[in-house]
Amino acid sequence: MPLQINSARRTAALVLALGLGLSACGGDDGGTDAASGSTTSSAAETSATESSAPAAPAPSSATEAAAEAVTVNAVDFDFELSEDSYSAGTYTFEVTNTGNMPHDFIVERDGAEVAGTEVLQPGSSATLEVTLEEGDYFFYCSVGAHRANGMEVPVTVSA
Ligand SMILES: [Cu+2]
Repeated sequence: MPLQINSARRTAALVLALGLGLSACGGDDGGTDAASGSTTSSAAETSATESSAPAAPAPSSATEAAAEAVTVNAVDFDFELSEDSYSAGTYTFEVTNTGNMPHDFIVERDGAEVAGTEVLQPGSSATLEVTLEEGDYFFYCSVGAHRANGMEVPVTVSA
């Protein structure tokens, strides 16, 4: 009776397979959770890498935005500014004396000097970084009577 032996072996094999199948199912559930968890964390790592990339070029980590560049030409006797409207923030003034007399570029608020360049001889230039806050400012030249002669620009900085 070889068929009976075979069927008995098959039954035993089925029981083994069911038992393995049940325990494998339990293992699969845990495995699926772990797999989805690792997928989420690897996605977070990818986005963290992307968001850290733009922060690298910023020279000063405290400021939230890069300084805005403003070109300033000092002439006899006036300032030519590439920007005529200012909002609170950090600016880099690139000052060039294109006149025939020495000039400087002073930033004043409420009668007090906030920042300023040295006196620039004709043809020379300087860079001045200033953080402007909301309020009323003057940009002026402190050389001789240049301010009274027209080298004064009132600036209202908006919020
Ligand atoms: Cu001047």
